[in-house]
Amino acid sequence: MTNLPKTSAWQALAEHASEQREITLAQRFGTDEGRFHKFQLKAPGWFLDYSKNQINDETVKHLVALAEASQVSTKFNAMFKGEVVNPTEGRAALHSALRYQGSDAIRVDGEDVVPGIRDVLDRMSTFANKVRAGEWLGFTGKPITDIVNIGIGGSDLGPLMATEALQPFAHDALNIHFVSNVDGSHMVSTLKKVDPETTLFIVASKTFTTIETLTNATTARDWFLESKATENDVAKHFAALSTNAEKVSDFGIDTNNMFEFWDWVGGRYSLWSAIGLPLMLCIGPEQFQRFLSGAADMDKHAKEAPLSENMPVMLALLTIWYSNFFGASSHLIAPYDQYLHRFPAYLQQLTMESNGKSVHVDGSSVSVTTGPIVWGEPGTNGQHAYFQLLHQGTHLIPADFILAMESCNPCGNHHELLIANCLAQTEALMKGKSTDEVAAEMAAAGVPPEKIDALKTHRTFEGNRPTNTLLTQRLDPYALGALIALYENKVFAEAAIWDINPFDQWGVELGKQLATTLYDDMQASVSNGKPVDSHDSSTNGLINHINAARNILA
Ligand code: G6Q
Repeated sequence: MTNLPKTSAWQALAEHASEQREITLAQRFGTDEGRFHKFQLKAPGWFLDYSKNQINDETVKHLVALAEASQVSTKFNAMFKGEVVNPTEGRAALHSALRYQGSDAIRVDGEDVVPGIRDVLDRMSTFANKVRAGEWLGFTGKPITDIVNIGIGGSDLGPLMATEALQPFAHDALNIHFVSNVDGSHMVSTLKKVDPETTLFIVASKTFTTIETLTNATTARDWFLESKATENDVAKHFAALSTNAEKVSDFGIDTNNMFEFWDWVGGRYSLWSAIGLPLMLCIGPEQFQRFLSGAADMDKHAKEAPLSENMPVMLALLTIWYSNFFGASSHLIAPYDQYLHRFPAYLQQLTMESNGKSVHVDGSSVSVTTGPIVWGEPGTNGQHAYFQLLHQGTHLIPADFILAMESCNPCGNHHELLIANCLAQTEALMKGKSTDEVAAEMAAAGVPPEKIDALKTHRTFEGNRPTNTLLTQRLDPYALGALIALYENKVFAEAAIWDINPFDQWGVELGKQLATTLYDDMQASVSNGKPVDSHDSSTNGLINHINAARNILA
């Protein structure tokens, strides 16, 4: 059993933190002009300024000592080599192999997985090229104009986020839609926008048993067959991305149109596999390859950079610093980039599904806080909404600000304003504005003294809010691949230190079971006319209330 708080690295950090909490960020900048140069890192595609954190040189040494004591480097190697790093499911977690660009073998159970990965990538490329060139024809001989990806969770959030993020690289005649929610409104509203003759459905499901996805796929197939199409035409309009050929075939999708992946690819880490097909269709195989290269280079950095210069490790250590030693319970992701508008949602799954755990790898209970709540919206929109709480609220919320230095859509002075807003926010969050400064400002503006007294504390900003700033030249496929891999490796480094398994998701599995039982009970009550009494009184009451309101009890 790991007892983190008892380890000497943890205790040294705890003692150091009690001193550091007393020093503000403004004081740190006031006494150390060199912070920006000292606390910055470079990694493929990205520059990190982490000087606006409540740290000094000693803090970095203590944090790195914690990473060393937790064997972060050894654990990274084990993951990249294909060892079983997901013991509760008895699997490797080899998403890094999916983007690996080298020529070494990567083995799972003695078998080199690289040739299989490259085979599927080749098949995906051939297929994507055909669709993009208008050569994949629908049942009436027309080219495909619309692609509907049907999937949920890991089979939706990644491709959706990346397809949005890389819109400047998108094929201009292909519309890509994503349907995930079992709420019929999602599918119905999407079907209203497409034509059965020119639509390709991609059913994305690792297991091919997920009820939401199968329900949506069945509705799509019924809708397709209600047109002039026949069963024989399904092969031209339905493809599957899955590990489960048997279920794909049972569903009626030709396995020639199936792009496979493997059980050592976790759902939320699967964007690099066949699950990335909608992205490849959108940006083309060549740019998809650049996307993979960005991630591969970031993996190399994670594996080889010394811990003190390792960007994912440093970001992980900063999260641990605030979560475990400053009581922070959430982490804001603020991309100053409209194209990254789904990035916070994607990172919510990556981070919270991976590190939302309360037992160590050996099953014993953790004694420290693990994965923080991740949230966010793109800037500058967030500034006109929840940023108030960041500046003057009572919670400590560390934040990552993400910015491309060049716009994909240069236009007037928009980008300069975007940059100015991003940097002004991190500066203000760091510095704040003292009551004296506020009073002086108001006096200079001619505000009467009694009004200054009444308002000055309301207008005071404590500052001392930590932020990281991540910069890239331009948000292109390489930079996006590197950014996602940066966060994947950050999440892994956190889990390595907390000694938890970031690759299982029993909470998600629970949801899948519970809904099925409740659905069966609701249906039984509708057909036998008897109220449900097998749950707690609230759940029984709600089911019976809903059944009665929908007038479907006998
Ligand atoms: C991801 C999770 C979960 C999963 C979905 C969809 O890591 O396991 O979000 O991706 O439940 O599962 P299928 O791809 O099997 O349909």
